[in-house]
Amino acid sequence: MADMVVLVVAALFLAMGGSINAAVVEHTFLVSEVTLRHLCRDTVATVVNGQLPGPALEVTEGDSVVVHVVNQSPFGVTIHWHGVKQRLTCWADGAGMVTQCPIAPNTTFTYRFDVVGQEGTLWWHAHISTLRATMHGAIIIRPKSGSYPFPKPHQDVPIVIADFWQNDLRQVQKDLELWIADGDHSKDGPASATINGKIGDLYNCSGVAQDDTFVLDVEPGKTYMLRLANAALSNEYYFKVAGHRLTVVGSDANYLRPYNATGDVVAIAPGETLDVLMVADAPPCHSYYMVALGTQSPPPAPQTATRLARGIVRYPDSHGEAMEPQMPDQHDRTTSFHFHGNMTGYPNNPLLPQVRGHVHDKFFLTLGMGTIRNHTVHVANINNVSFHLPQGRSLLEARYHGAELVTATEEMSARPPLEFDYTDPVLINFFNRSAKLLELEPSRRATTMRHIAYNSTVEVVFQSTTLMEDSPNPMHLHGHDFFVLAQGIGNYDAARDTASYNLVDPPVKNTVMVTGLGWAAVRFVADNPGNWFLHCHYEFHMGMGMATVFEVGNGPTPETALPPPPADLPRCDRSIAYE
Ligand SMILES: *[C@@H]1O[C@H](CO)[C@@H](O)[C@H](O)[C@H]1NC(C)=O
Ligand SMILES: *[C@@H]1O[C@H](CO)[C@@H](O)[C@H](O)[C@H]1NC(C)=O
Ligand SMILES: *[C@@H]1O[C@H](CO)[C@@H](O)[C@H](O)[C@H]1NC(C)=O
Ligand SMILES: *[C@@H]1O[C@H](CO)[C@@H](O)[C@H](O)[C@H]1NC(C)=O
Ligand SMILES: *[C@@H]1O[C@H](CO)[C@@H](O)[C@H](O)[C@H]1NC(C)=O
Ligand SMILES: *[C@@H]1O[C@H](CO)[C@@H](O)[C@H](O)[C@H]1NC(C)=O
Ligand SMILES: *[C@@H]1O[C@H](CO)[C@@H](O)[C@H](O)[C@H]1NC(C)=O
Ligand SMILES: *[C@@H]1O[C@H](CO)[C@@H](O)[C@H](O)[C@H]1NC(C)=O
Ligand SMILES: [Cu+2]
Repeated sequence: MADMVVLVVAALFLAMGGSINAAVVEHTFLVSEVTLRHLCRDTVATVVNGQLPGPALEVTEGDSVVVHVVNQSPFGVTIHWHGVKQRLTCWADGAGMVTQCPIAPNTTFTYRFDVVGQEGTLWWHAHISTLRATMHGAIIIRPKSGSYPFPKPHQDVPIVIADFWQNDLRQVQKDLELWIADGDHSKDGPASATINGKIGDLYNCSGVAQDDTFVLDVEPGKTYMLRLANAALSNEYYFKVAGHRLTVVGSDANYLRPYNATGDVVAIAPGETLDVLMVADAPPCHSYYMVALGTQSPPPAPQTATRLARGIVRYPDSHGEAMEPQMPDQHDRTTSFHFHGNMTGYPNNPLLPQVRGHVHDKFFLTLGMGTIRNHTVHVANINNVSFHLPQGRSLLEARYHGAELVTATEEMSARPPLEFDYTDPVLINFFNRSAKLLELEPSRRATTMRHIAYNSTVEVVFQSTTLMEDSPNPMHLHGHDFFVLAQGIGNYDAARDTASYNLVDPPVKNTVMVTGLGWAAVRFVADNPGNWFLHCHYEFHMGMGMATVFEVGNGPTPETALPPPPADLPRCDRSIAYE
C-alpha cells in the first residue's frame, strides 16, 4: 500500500482584473492490485492508493487540480472526473477511447484541470471497462467565499454507495460484448452493496456475522452534510437514516432549492450525487441505521438478489440495538420519480436566458435493448444503434489530428428510425418474446457521433423503451451540465409535453434519471469544444452500447477553441489490452 501524496501549493494567478488567490491541489494516484478479504473469500481488486473507496479530492471552487496517475496495475486505465465541466480541457476528461487511449501498465499520465463555477459534490472513477467498480472516490468542492445558500454545516460526510463484486469483472465485461441472449446470467451480480467500501453487518462468513460497518459519530444538535455519490455499476439506491429528516440542498455540484425528501428517503441513480443536510436531533440514547437499498424493476424483468448495505449513526449516549428505517419496496419506481421531480434550481443561472431562447438542435433519443446476429447477441442502444468504441486511436485525437479512424464513425440520428409504442408492456418479456418484440429487436453496432456548432442550445428528450426490459436509464453527459426541464410517464408527445417544461428554475445536473416507463427532457448550451461522451451510467447498458458522443465545435477565437493535447497524453498502442 502506498501513501497518498497530497500537496497543496498556494499559487498566485494574475487575472485581467487584478489578482485572485487559487490553490493547486496535487495528488498522486498509484493504481495497483490489492487483495480484499470479504465474505470468506479473497478477491483481487484494482484500486487507487491501496484504498476503497479511493482518496477524496477536496478543493475550493476556482482551484486547479493536478493528479499524477502512476499505473502499476496490469491493465490500461483512465480516470474520469465525473461532472467536472473541463472547460477547454477535454483532454483531461478521461473517457477511454473517446478523449484518450488508456494509460498503459508501468506508465504515468498527469491530469490537469480547473474546478470553476461548480460547488458541492462530484466523484471520480475509472472510465475504461468495469474497473470503476473498485476505482472511485469523492470530489468535494467548497465555496470560495466560505458561505453556502443555507447555514454552514458542522461537518462534511462523504457517503459513497457502491457494490462489491466477487466475479471476475473483466470476464463479466467480455461476456457483455457477446452477451448471449438466452445464457445463464444469474451469477453475474455483486455479492453485496457497500457504504464507503464497507459491506455492513448483514453478511455472514461461515455462519459468523461480519462486522464491517461505516459508523458516523454525531454530536446532538449539529447539522451534517451527507455528500452522497452512487458509484454502483448497476442499481439505483434508496437511502434513508432511521429517525432523521433529510433535506436535499444540492445535486451534481449545483445547489437546489432545499426540500424535505418525502418519507425522508432519497433516491440516487448511478452517476448521481446528492448533498443532503441531516440534523442530529433524534433521541441520543439510541443509534440509528442508515440503509442503502438497491432498486430493481418488477417481474417479468429478471430478478437479482436484494442489494442492501447498512451503516450506523451513533450518538455519544447510544446503547442497545440500532433503530431501523422503514424502506420503500425495492420495486417502487414512484418514489424515485417524485423525488427527482421535486428538484428545482435557482433562477439566476447565467445560461438560463439562452436555454429559454432559440433551440438550435433537437434530439429525440430512444434508449433500449436489442439483438444482433439473428437474435442471438444482446445489445443496448440509442435510436436503434449500439455504440462501439473506436480502436487504436481516441475520437478526440482523430478529430484533432484530422486522422481517419480504423472504424468509420457515423452521424447519430436526431430521431429514432421507427415510431412505435415505446412503453408497450408487451415488449418487456424477453424470456417469452412477443411477435412485436421479435420484429423490433434487431439492432446494429456503429461508432456514432453528432456534430454540434459551438454555442448552440441543444435539447435532448430521452425516451426509455420497454424493449426486453423496463429499467430506468441514468443518462450522463460529459463536459456540460444540463437543465432538466421535465419528465413524464409513457410516450413523449412534443405538442403536449413542452407545455410542462420548467424554464423558470429547472435543476442543473450532469446525470438525469430517465424513468423506465417514461421520458425526460433536458437542454444545455454547447459552450465547451471537445468530444463529449453521452451515456447511460448503468455500466452494463454502457458496455453494451447505450452511448454516443457529442462533438462540440471550436468557437471563433483561440480562447474558445480546444488547445493542443498535453505532451504526456498516452500513446495509442494497439498491443495493449484495453479491457
Ligand atoms: C511492470 O513492471 C513490473 C516491475 O518492473 C514488471 O514485473 C511487469 O512485468 C511490468 N508490466 C508490464 C505490463 O510491462
Ligand atoms: C447471518 O446469521 C444470522 C445469525 O445466524 C442470521 O440471522 C442471518 O439471516 C444471516 N444472514 C445471512 C445474509 O446469511
Ligand atoms: C423541513 O422540515 C423542517 C421540520 O419539519 C422544517 O422546519 C423546514 O422548514 C422544512 N424545510 C423545507 C425546505 O421545507
Ligand atoms: C413531489 O413529491 C410529492 C410527494 O412524493 C409528489 O406528490 C409530487 O408529485 C412531486 N412533484 C413532482 C413534480 O414530481
Ligand atoms: C435465424 O435464426 C432462426 C431461428 O433459429 C433460423 O431459423 C434462421 O435460419 C436464422 N437465419 C439466419 C439468416 O441465419
Ligand atoms: C408466452 O406468451 C404467450 C402469449 O404472449 C402465452 O400464450 C404463452 O403461454 C407464454 N409462454 C410461456 C412459456 O410463458
Ligand atoms: C431497428 O432496425 C432494424 C433494422 O433496420 C429493424 O429491423 C428494427 O425493427 C428496428 N428496431 C427499432 C426499435 O427501431
Ligand atoms: C452565444 O450565444 C448567445 C445567444 O445567441 C450570445 O448572446 C453570446 O454572445 C454567444 N457567445 C459566444 C461566446 O459566442
Ligand atoms: Cu441505461
